Amino acid sequence: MKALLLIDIQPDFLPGGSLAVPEGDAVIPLANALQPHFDLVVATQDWHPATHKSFAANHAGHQPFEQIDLHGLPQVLWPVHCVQGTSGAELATAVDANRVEAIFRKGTDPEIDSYSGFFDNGHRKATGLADYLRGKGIRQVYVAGLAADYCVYFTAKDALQEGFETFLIEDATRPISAEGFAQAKADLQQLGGHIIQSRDLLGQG
Ligand code: VGL
Ligand code: ZN
Repeated sequence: MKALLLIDIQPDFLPGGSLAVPEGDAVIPLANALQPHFDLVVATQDWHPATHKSFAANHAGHQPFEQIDLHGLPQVLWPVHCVQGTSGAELATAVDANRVEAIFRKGTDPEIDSYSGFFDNGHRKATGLADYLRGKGIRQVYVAGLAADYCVYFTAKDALQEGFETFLIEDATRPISAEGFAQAKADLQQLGGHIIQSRDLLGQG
């Protein structure tokens, strides 16, 4: 059984959003076209309290995209994004949500960031996604959405660690940093993950 994980396709990560991923909106038509090819579709949602410590605005004297130490973990400081209940935190309305069986929210603890859909960045608490997928008989996990070098990458990495055969759908994601994504892809391949294109699933070309 195969699951499609749609990671953080939210207005704040789309052009015009507070943490816009270049060409982030390009993933949406593919996310929609891919859904019927899967047994299960799950979405994740970055869902921060306004007090979240990943926001540069919550650290006096610090600017977005600086890196700090946060309780012993390296933390990139981000512009304020995906604040619970704001329009930028909704699932993008252009994503077909009818087949989305569950939405896993992450990043709710103000003291720790959570890039992966499976765990926080310290691997302290699980979101329940791995057990949910196993309970549905899922063995293969395909990851798409935003951003390729952060939440998509860390979700794929944890999927591998959780024992799922893991595929990153390259053209159905976009990175914040191209260099960061190149490194992320190499790392996933080294760990046994597969980098594929949506045409491999849609049967075109
Ligand atoms: C993300 C940075 C901060 C992501 C979330 O969805 O990739 N990146 N929060
Ligand atoms: Zn975030």
